[in-house]
Amino acid sequence: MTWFTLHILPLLWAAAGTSTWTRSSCSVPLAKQSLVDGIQVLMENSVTSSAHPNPSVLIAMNLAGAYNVEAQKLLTDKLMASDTADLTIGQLALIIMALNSSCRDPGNKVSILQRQMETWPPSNTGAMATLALTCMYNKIPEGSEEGYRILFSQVLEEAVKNISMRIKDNGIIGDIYSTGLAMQALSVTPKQPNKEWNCQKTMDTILTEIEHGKFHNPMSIAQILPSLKGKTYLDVPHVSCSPGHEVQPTLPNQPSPVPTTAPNITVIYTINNQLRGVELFFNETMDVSVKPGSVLLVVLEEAQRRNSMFKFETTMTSWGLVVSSINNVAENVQERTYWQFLSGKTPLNEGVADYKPYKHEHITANFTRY
Ligand code: B12
Repeated sequence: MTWFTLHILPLLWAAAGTSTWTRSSCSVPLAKQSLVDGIQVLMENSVTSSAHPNPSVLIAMNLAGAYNVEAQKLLTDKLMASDTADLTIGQLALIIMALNSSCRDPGNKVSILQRQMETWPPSNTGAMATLALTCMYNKIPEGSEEGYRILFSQVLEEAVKNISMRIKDNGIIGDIYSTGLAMQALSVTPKQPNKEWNCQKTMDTILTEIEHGKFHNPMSIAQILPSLKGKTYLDVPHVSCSPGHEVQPTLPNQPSPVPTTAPNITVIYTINNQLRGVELFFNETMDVSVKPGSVLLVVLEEAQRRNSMFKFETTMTSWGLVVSSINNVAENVQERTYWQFLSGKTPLNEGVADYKPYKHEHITANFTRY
């Protein structure tokens, strides 16, 4: 899991290493710069005194050069004051990295993290793992035991191979929301991707997706912004914290949504549990009528209002609201169960608070394992 590196990174990041392969360079064309400014402002505006403090947003803001200095200060102070008790190891690691990116001393948070790591079974890899491994690889001192370097080299190669396999013809790596971290990984790793990677193509496709409004969730912006600015998490130690001269860009006014008089649309909504407790098995479907352009959460709320079997609960996370329980069947980390959302048979790539179903779409919430 990406957590593996999320906590190693803050402890071990260093300068990005020397490359042993010719990587393609890329940048945002001048004409598209306002798109990048636009999402940065959107992300920075998500920082409010009532919002859940998100360390990934602070890291992105500091790597990109914050426009909204007040938001930057508010978020830094909130993260400084955050209680480490209820955090996962990955969340704690991100907070430490975020505080470092604001040139603040994370204090005893680092020793708490170190203690947690001693009893933590590392799991999974991915883009974050590649970043952390690269960071560590670059820190192996000259003259250290060769076996150590070879081991790192092999693990890195495997991680990069896994990312390379996900490069699509249009440049997207995995899906549009995994591309940001994957770009960071490919741009620093000393290992050559198995498939040729055209960074500019990736960037152009992402810019088109931004133009289509696909990056409005602050966390999705936080994960793509560093790559659009040519930065990676390995640049965190080099962030300059002297007061900048950034001026908030003036952006064209977004057209405010015109109140629609269009008729409601019908969405077919199914809830299915065949996993937990035989007596709790259910498979129920309801036709739900909502205003066009409503997010899926509105469909769930309407279904719940009409039939108590469709009752659900949500939990707040860095990406927004997760549906944690439906009809008293709750996700469980130990059992690795969760409520997966599908359109037909295809899993959605956005959460219920972002995804907008279309007319007659069949959405299923299926209780399953990861
Ligand atoms: C692990 C993971 C999961 C696990 C989380 C459980 C766990 N305990 O680990 C499971 C399998 C449950 C999961 C579920 C989903 N996920 Co997911 N998930 C991830 C992944 C790979 C890593 C998250 C992580 O560990 N971060 C590190 C820790 C330290 O940070 P954290 O803030 O504490 O992490 C929490 C949140 O990320 C949250 N979470 C995970 N996924 C999602 C998705 C949404 C929409 C929300 C609101 C929260 C959320 O769970 C984490 C653990 O508590 C990310 C990839 C990424 N780039 O971030 C995708 C990612 C966040 N997931 C995504 C999606 C789409 C989903 C689903 C909607 C998929 C689906 N079709 O059902 C569901 C959520 C449905 C629901 N019930 O509301 C997308 C979100 C894109 C977007 N624009 O919204 C991502 C970016 C993957 C991708 N590239 O498409 N996910």
